[in-house]
Amino acid sequence: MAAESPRRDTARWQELDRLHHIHPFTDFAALAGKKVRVITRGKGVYVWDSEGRKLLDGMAGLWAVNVGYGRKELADAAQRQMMELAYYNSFFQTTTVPTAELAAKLAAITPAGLDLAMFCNSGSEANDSMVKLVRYFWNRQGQPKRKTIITRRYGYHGVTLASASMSGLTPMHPQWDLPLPGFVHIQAPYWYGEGGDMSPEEFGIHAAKALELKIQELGPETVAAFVAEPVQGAGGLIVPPSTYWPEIQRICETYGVLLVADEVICGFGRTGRWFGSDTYGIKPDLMILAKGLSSAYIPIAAVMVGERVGEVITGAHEELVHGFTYSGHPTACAVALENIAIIEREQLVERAGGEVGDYFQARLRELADHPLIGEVRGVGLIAGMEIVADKAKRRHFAKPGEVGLICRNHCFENGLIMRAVRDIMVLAPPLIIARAEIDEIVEKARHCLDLTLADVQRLGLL
Ligand code: PXG
Repeated sequence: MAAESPRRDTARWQELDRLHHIHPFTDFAALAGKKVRVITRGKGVYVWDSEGRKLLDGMAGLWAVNVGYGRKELADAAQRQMMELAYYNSFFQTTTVPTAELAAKLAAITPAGLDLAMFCNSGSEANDSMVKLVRYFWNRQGQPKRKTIITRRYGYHGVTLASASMSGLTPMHPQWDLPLPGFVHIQAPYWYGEGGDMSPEEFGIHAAKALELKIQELGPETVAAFVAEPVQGAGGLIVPPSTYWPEIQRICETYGVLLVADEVICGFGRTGRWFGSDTYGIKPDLMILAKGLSSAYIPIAAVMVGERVGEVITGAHEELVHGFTYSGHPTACAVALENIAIIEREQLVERAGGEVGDYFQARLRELADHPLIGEVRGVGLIAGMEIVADKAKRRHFAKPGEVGLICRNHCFENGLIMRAVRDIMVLAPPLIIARAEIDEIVEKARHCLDLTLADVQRLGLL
């Protein structure tokens, strides 16, 4: 068969993409001057591009492909469901088998009390839906003034108007006249960057107290909810000090504020337990799930609703006026169910929380001796490394993101996908990763840090 050469196909796809595709979070003009990378295949922890280059995907796509690429079980589950009943809706007093089964499964594996699932198609939609449920709850409670949602700097919650308003990455706001009124941000428990002379434990309390001060400043009668990721992902892999979450929990309970755990990254084993809430002892009123729910094989997300809000919804005797065409899509639910079955069968949570996660964390911490690395932090199978100009003073390079980008590019060239958030190098590999593959990450990362250091010296950035 006379197949086109890969190179010619690559050029064609690059051209089609350049002419017609608006990418997420991308400078259109800058990308047009470059050649976009075309990813064509995935297996296990690896992906291949259209030129045949093999890359170890240290980011599991976007923190999502927990069971790894190329899982036939998931394709089979989709095919079976599509042939049986590709789609039906959940409006008008109907459901489908996988939808009901998945709702029950999620109720069983999430922390006690989170027994109701509202399905959506992305983390952003789930967060947006959650904001509506929070408003609904307080309106039904006869406290309609409770409207303000408090989130954190460096938080990432998605891109719909409400979710982007909650996100604390400030570049996400000006283009869209955000945040909307009623969305307020406090500091993150980012000890390495902002802890100064405090110990991590002292700083954890300090950062949590920022919530209490904000509630008092706004008036508790106006505060609806606090929304946070157990470990902050896209904002720079911020692992909270041990003192942080217990104090946050206490503050939310004291002021009656709803606590929402955005588990889009932390969920489904990433931090070594089923959910980040399990890892940190958080008792959320609502929980946001996406990504690892289907290992990103198909779009699906959920808001898990606890007793406090659940009782109001189930006891309302009125229509809850919300829902999507694809809420609880049977094919997506069937894939999610099989994905959870794989996680259970292969004990991926136990691996991330035990031997494999420990090995990953220990091996990565070896890189802390590198002249550029100020801190290695992480939990389970998620980790971040701070690239700094001065380790003793915890001082970053003058232009945030410049050196991180250099390092990321070296990683790509050397067959490793490691993401840079500002100058924090981030890893969240598929949970199926083997020891030898962890060794490959560490070896490649060290080599690329050496190359980065050489560039930094050559460019006179130190
Ligand atoms: N919450 C959290 C904690 C997330 O990480 C979302 C919500 C939104 O999910 P959707 O499915 O709407 O994208 C996310 C998504 C990055 C990156 O650059 C991270 C995400 C998405 C895109 C890029 O690290 N996280």
